[in-house]
Amino acid sequence: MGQWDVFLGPYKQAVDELKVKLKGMRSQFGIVNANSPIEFVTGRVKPLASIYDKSLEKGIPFEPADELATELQDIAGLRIMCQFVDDISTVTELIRQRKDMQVIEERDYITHSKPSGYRSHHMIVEYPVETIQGKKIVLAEIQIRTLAMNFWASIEHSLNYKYKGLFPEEIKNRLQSAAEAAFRLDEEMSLIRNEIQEAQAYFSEFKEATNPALHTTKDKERD
Ligand code: 0O2
Ligand code: 0O2
Repeated sequence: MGQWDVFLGPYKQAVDELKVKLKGMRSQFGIVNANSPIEFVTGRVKPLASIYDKSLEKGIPFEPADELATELQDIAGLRIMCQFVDDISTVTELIRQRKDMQVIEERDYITHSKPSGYRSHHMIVEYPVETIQGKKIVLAEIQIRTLAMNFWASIEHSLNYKYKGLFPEEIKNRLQSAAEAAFRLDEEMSLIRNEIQEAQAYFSEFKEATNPALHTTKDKERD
């Protein structure tokens, strides 16, 4: 096994475990019939090519060593998507209260968006993974954003890749105004949040009531 595999092993484990835990938060809201502030969760270990690019950018040696582990805080990356802007603070508070991870830094790019137009709330956490060599604490970055912020960031990320960060002025301006439009969409949706959540609750009840498989289970439970 290569040195990089050994170095990245705990990060892979952290991403896998954190995905289960964060998705678990989502299902727990479902169990108590509450609207979940989490729409969906994704996660990835930063690909080696991106680790290489970042290490060059930051002037750190590209070696599987402690310096890289401290300087690159997003080798393990989790992303939580929310329906509404207010859900973001609910999720950040839930994460702050957890005992299985320790928040060491937060960056609020929602009240202070980046010059590109990027919006998200970032949390850096220390997360302990149990390995056969003992406990290892790794850093993970959790990005929390709305679906609209995620849509914008995904598109901008692809364009960034195409233009290698050097956007033509017109594209840059359009992206900035698209980011503002996405934020206005979030604000509009927040204004009709109650209406939307009532409709969603109605649809999930309706789906349950008309699902023959669930009927059978419920009937069996009753018998
Ligand atoms: P479920 O039951 O649908 O939640 P994974 O390894 O598949 O868990 P990964 O590789 O980190 O996750 O990311 P991926 O595959 O891009 O997406 C993770 C989960 O998010 C998948 O669900 C997708 O269905 C879900 N997802 C992705 N995009 C959207 C979206 O736009 N809307 C919604 N609602 N969900 C999305 P799971 O985890 O496989 O299962
Ligand atoms: P990828 O491909 O998502 O992994 P640094 O990490 O040093 O560059 P900093 O300030 O330490 O910057 O971290 P920051 O800016 O809080 O978080 C960096 C990550 O946030 C990026 O990771 C992106 O995922 C996301 N991000 C930050 N700014 C933008 C932006 O303008 N557009 C988009 N689409 N995403 C952004 P990576 O490693 O750059 O990329």
